[in-house]
Formats: sequence, structure tokens, C-alpha cells
Amino acid sequence: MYKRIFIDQCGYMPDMKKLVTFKCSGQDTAVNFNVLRSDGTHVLSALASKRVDNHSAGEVNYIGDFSAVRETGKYYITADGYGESDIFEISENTYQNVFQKSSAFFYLQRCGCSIPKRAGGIYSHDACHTAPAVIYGTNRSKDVSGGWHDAGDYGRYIAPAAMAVAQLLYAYEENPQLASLYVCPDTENTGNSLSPFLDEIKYELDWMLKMQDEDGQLYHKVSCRNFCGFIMPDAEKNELVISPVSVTATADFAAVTAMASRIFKEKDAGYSNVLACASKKAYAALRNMELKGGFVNPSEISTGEYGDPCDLDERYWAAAELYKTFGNASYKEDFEKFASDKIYHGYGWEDMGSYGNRAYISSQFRVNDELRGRITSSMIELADKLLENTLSDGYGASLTSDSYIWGSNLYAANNGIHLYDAYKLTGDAKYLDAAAQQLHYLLGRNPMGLCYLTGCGTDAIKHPHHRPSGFNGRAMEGMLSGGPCSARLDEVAKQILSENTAPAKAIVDMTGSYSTNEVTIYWNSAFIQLLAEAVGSHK
Ligand code: G3I
Ligand code: 9MR
Ligand code: ZN
Repeated sequence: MYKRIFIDQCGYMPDMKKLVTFKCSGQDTAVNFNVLRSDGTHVLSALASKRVDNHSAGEVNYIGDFSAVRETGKYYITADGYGESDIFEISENTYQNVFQKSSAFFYLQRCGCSIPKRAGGIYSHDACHTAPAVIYGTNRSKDVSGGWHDAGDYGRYIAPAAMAVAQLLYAYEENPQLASLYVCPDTENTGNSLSPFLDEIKYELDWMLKMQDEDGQLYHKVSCRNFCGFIMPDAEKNELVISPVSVTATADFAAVTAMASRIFKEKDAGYSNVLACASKKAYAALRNMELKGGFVNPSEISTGEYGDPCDLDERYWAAAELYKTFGNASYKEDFEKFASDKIYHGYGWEDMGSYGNRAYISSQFRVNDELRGRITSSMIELADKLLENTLSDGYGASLTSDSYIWGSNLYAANNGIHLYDAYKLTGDAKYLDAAAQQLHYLLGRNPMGLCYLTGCGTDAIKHPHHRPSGFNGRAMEGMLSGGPCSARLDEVAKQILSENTAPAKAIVDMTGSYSTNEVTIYWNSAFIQLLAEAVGSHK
């Protein structure tokens, strides 16, 4: 029988608002439901009476509230004619496993080193992509080994890398306690330095440092010329090519190394200094860079483009972040000039404004109070819109029917982070509740009834577009699927989805569907940041 009751399969913390969605027929009026312990003991009866005509999912929903259930334990929900929900847990620690698995993904995505069997299991491999890479358009080559594979493919790209590092650093800053629980899968070799969570971030930063040229600019990416087949990374032996420099890569790098320099300072002053020098050098180079239209793949290269015609928001983030870390007036002036034209938003690989906003309004150095006020109002205004979407969606998603684009799950997670920002600025719990709804949406309370994080919950994605998973015929755990994408941008999505498939259901759990079911480091980082912030504020 098809699922008709939808909850977060990874559970709830006792203090969280707990909502359940019923998939109904148009004639239904309200749903009487019961919450039971997994042993069948009755706990609560209630009425789901909030009706939603759900355009994103093309169905009618009723929503019930069981927030009153707070005791630790395992539960499920039933209703006459609707069957049973998946079993879920209520506990203070319910997301610990989810956090561990989604963080360990970064270790397993490591490039340039061997992943031993004891740590990687079936995903173990020898050191991959270690040969020097040729610099596009020259006959010179350079060592740029290291970092994380971007996604289901083995390319390594600076803009999304900067985003992933920034979000993991936020997760660390906002919830150091959760971050401290992370265990590196290679328990025999966890290093002896920082924290395993920061060590993992450093692995990416070390690679990013190698991608800076002598003038301070950043090469946009390194990859083979084309995507390889579904092989393990150490089997991809084609020549590596370093693509030309780009403004967005240079600005994102300047920003994230400034951020990292600040956060690493206490644990490793030497490394912090290396990052600071690289950051300032990139920023100085950035001032003289211009690239109309943004980065475009050279004709022989067809791997991830990460093109972005607007570099103002990247420059905005860099100026704010360097000011927050180094305090020089010139960075402040730059930021204020950009901000006087426009307040930018976004925690993406493409739209970086929110990182800049966070940095400016939390700067320890003096800022312009009037501008700080305008930025915070604008952040709250954005959250109000997302709150409205969340309250009018049948599954508590902040997405509307036109926002199921490639990587829609990233936008759900990032919207949760925007809502969390508003919570921090106002203290109003309505934003926090709405932020947590995004987490619940990703973990099972969605129209597919799927946990979008592999290897978690009771009914998760099984066939993500991820080469090591496809090669082994088994999904690596802890990876966030890209999620529904209504535009049908790959052959599998075109074939499998019918003309009538609703936007929020436009996902195919098959390996070939890269536009709906791939995984990336920056979708996982968004998930982890959201999780860390939600868990931290519900303690
Ligand atoms: O922003 C527009 C929006 O205004 C419009 O309504 C919507 C309609 O479809 O499109 C939106 O743009 C989409 C954009 O993502 C949003 O970020 C594009 O259609 C869509 O093609 C684009 O997809 C990107 C995809 O690469 C193709 O370029 C994804 O964001 C990006 O995450 C993905 O990245 C790939 C790398 O290239 C290679 N590695 C894997 C990775 C994940 O799939
Ligand atoms: O595997 C690639 C994935 O990482 C990209 O996001 C996607 C879009 O650029 O492309 C995938 O590679 C496919 C290529 O574009 C077309 N031939 C089949 C490749 C693997 O399915
Ligand atoms: Zn590799």
C-alpha cells in the first residue's frame, strides 16, 4: 500500500514542533489519528484539521500536530484508512547518527589520498588524481592534488568548494558541541592536531591553497576534459586539466580563507596565518580582475561549469569577510559601496550574499549602524516570505511549485538557514519552527515519503548518481540527494516522469538521473549547517 502518512523518519528532539501530513482525497474533511509507541501502546489521539490544497505536490493534505508527545521513545502514527507511518524516534540524540554519516561523507570524497579498507569499506581506493595537472592553454603543469571530489563526478571546483567549507565552518561555530562528536571513519589515523571535524575542512583548504596562482588569482577548477564512466576514482587516469582563473573563484576563495583564518587561529596560529596571507593576496588580485559574463568552459572541457554571470555578490562576501577578520577600513568601504546598491542574499555556490551579510552584521570591528539595520531588516523580510511558504505548504517545505529546480533540496536546506538567521535576529520561535520543518522535509516528511539522506531513516534514497555508489551497487550513506527538479534535465527523468508528475514529485531514484538524484559536497554542507543550527537551538 502506498504511504499516506508522512513524518521525519530520523525523528524529533523532544522540544521540537512535530507535524504529520496526510495525503487525502479532495472529499476528506479532517483526519483522526493516533500516536502509538512502537510496542503498540496508545499515546495520543488528535485531529488533523488544517487543510492544504497542495499545488507543488498536486494533492490535498491534512496536517496534524503531535508536539505534545515529548517522551523519549520510538513511535508510529496510524489513522483509519491511511495505514501506518514509518517508525520514528523522539530523543535528544536522535540526529547524532545523521550528523555522523553526513559528515563522514567528506572524508569518503577525499581525492589524492588512499582511502584504506578499514575506513572506506567497499568505497576504499588507492590515491587518485595525483598526477600533475596541465594548466589550460600552456605546456606547464602543476600539482593540485587533494581536496574532495565535488559530487557524483570527480571534478574539483573552487566556487562550490568555498561554499561547502563556509557552511561546515558555520556548523562548527554555531554548534561546537555537535561538531566535537564527529569521528573520522579512519579511526586509526585521525591525526593529532585540531578536531577531526576541522581536520576534514583543512583537507579541502589545503587543496584550495594549491589552486591559487602566483599572482593571487584562483583557477576555476581542475578535472579531466570529460566526465568518466561509473568507475572508482583511482581508475580515472585521463589527463587532468586546470581551467583558467575566474573572478568568482578568486572572490569566494578570498572570503572563505579569511573566515577560516579567523576560526583556525585559536587551534593553529601558523595555519591561520597561511590562510590570512592567501586571502589578502587573492583580494588584492580580485580588485584588478574583470571577467564579463563569468567563467565559461573552454570548448574541449565539458565537466561542471559553475558559471555565474554576476560576480558582485562574491565580491560583497569577500569584502565583508575580510573586514570581519582583518578590520582594514578599505574592505569596509568596498562592502558598503556594494551594499549601497543592493543587499544581496543567498547561501549558494552562485548567490553568496548571505555569507556577506552574516559577516558584516557580526563584525567585531566597527560597522555602519544604519546599514547593519537595513541588512537585518532585509534578512527578516526574506525569512517572512519563507515562513509564509512554509506555513502554506502541505509538508512544511519553504519551496513553492516553481522552485523545484536542480538541487531543490539545497534550497530547502538553505531556506532553513535563512529562517534560522531570522530566529537569531529576533528570538521569535516561529522562525525556528519553520527552519526545523525544512529538516523534517528533507528527512521524510515530503510528498515522496523518502528520506533524501542515503542510509538514514526507514525509507531512504537508494540509487543516487554517485560513481563510487553506482560502481559498488550500493549507496554510500549520509548523502543528500539533489531532490525534485521539474524541468526534466536528464534522459532518465525525461523517460520516467510522466507529463503530469507534480514538481515536488519530480525525482527518480535511479542512478542515471543526475538532475534529480545526484549528490554534492555543497548539498551535504547545507544539510549539516541546518542540522547543526537546529539541534543547537533545540537543546
Ligand atoms: O536559476 C534558474 C532559475 O531562475 C530558473 O527558474 C530555473 C529553471 O530550471 O533554472 C535555474 O537555474 C538552474 C541552476 O542550476 C540553479 O542553480 C539551471 O536550470 C540548472 O541547469 C542549474 O543546474 C546546475 C547544474 O550543475 C548544471 O549546470 C546545478 O545548480 C549545479 O548544482 C550542477 O552542478 C553539477 C556540476 O556541474 C558537476 N558536478 C555535479 C554537480 C551537481 O549536479
Ligand atoms: O555524472 C555527471 C554529473 O556529475 C553532472 O552533474 C551531469 C551534468 O553535467 O553530467 C553527468 O555526466 C553525464 C554527462 O553529462 C552525459 N553523459 C552521461 C554522464 C553520466 O551519466
Ligand atoms: Zn580523486
